[in-house]
Amino acid sequence: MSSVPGAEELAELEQVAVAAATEAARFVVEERPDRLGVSKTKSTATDVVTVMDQGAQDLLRERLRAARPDDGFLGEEEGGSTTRSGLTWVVDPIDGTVNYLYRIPAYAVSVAAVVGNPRVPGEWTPVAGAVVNPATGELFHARTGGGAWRRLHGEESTSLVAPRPPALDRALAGTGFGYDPRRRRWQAALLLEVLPQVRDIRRIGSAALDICSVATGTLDAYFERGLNPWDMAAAWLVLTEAGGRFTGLAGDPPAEAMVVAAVEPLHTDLERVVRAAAEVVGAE
Ligand code: LIP
Repeated sequence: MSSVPGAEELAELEQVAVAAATEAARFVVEERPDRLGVSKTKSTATDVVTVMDQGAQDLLRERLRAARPDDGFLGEEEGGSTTRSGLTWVVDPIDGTVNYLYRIPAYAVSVAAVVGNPRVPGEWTPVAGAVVNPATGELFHARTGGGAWRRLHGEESTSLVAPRPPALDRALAGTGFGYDPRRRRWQAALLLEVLPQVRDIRRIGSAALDICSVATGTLDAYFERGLNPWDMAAAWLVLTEAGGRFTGLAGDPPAEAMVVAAVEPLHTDLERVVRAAAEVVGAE
């Protein structure tokens, strides 16, 4: 895995991420057509893409390529490129696409610069990133060693430190569900095991916002199976720079198999519960 860039380059990467994510967030709000439809589906009929997903990703790719021509690009939608610099931009142009489609104000533009290979779990890590909720203007940004920051619409960024969490049985945990019926059945079975052991569950619909919500304390924890690198890359760094932990199960790195997000000691307790639940539920 390539080394983490120096302080000056990290600061530049964070600024590039904030500028690109902010512009894309403005695009998905201001350029949304009156009658937004589904332009195509991916893994299943409910895994939808709108013209705004692709349009926002095209905008991000253009801005990031102009600012950092030697970096790679990996986005949720079509059109990636390999890196010459050791850095790759991992972007989700609209995380929470179904919420965007239904005008539920909980979706995000996620932009992260990562070192390593984001297609291989455990062989990459984010080093700078930004998450913007276009509906509210709320912005989260971070760089390795630079702390986590939150900016409300039109204000200056303020330092973000994740609050001390409650015990497991008082924890409000976020989660989510995939698009494939077989995966959803497994996720529901896992939920049956976890739900009685926490305060309650919230299914908000954007992994990037869920993970950032753990950093703000709007959620005490989050877990989900099925995330892609672009869902998690930027918010992962925001949470860890805010003092949280972001892992897989049993010491594994965060990956499609599972992510668990919380501040210690809650992270240890939730990881144990989710791991035990996954053993009870078994294979998908
Ligand atoms: C979404 C994730 C969310 C998950 C949804 C969906 P998308 O990403 O952010 O956590 O529960 O099913 O996958 O597909 O809207 O970019």
